[in-house]
Amino acid sequence: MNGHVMPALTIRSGEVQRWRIANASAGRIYRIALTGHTFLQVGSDGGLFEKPVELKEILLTTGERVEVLVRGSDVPGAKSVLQNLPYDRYAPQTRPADWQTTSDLLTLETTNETPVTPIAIPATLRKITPLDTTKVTAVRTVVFGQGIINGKTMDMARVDVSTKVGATEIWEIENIVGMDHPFHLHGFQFQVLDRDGVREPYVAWKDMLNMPKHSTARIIVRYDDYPGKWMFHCHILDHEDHGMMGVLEVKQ
Ligand SMILES: [Cu+2]
Repeated sequence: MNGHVMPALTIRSGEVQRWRIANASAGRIYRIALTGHTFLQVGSDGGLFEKPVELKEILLTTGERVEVLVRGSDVPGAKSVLQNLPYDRYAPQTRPADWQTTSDLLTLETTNETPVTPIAIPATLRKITPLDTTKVTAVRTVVFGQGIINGKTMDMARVDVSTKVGATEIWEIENIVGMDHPFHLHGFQFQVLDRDGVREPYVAWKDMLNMPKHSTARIIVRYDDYPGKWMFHCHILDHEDHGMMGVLEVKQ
């Protein structure tokens, strides 16, 4: 993490720190937890949430970002470890033998300084207006196969999705194979409507969405500006290199 193996961070008892965690790996999906703590997640790829969400663990797919608040332990001198918990993103034939191993990523040490009074966290961080599903003018289908999208590999000369500035659209994404593929859209933030038919519990702006093996999701996006050609792709580096990528053209 941050260029080091098992770095150490310090925190004062009662102190609240804001951590921005980015998964910059080529193909790893992290399932992170901090021993003895919960995370207060306050944001994701597209900035702050509307309200903080308390979580015991966070699944962080390739390219995904989260913002969390961590509070120093009530016990000065206490040590916690940020861990990567087992997560089965694999097809059986590529699943590593040690996939169920929990690995340690970082140490958090609460110092022996005088405790501070924790700051109050606002109940509402900002207003996020859900995109209007009644304004949807097209529904796109994105099917992730193994190394292909909608049965094709990337072609720079081909436009896969053509649309106009100002349009609101739903993208139905499906992963039909037995390993996870993280979906990423360039240029625009979207909102997740549902995953496997289950409505998303809260509205957030995102540009990364892990697509677990054999899963579906629907996202809504409005191309509010930025005409031009943009890419959408699987965020596992060797998959996108293989051609698991498409071109979105937003016309003026
Ligand atoms: Cu992939």
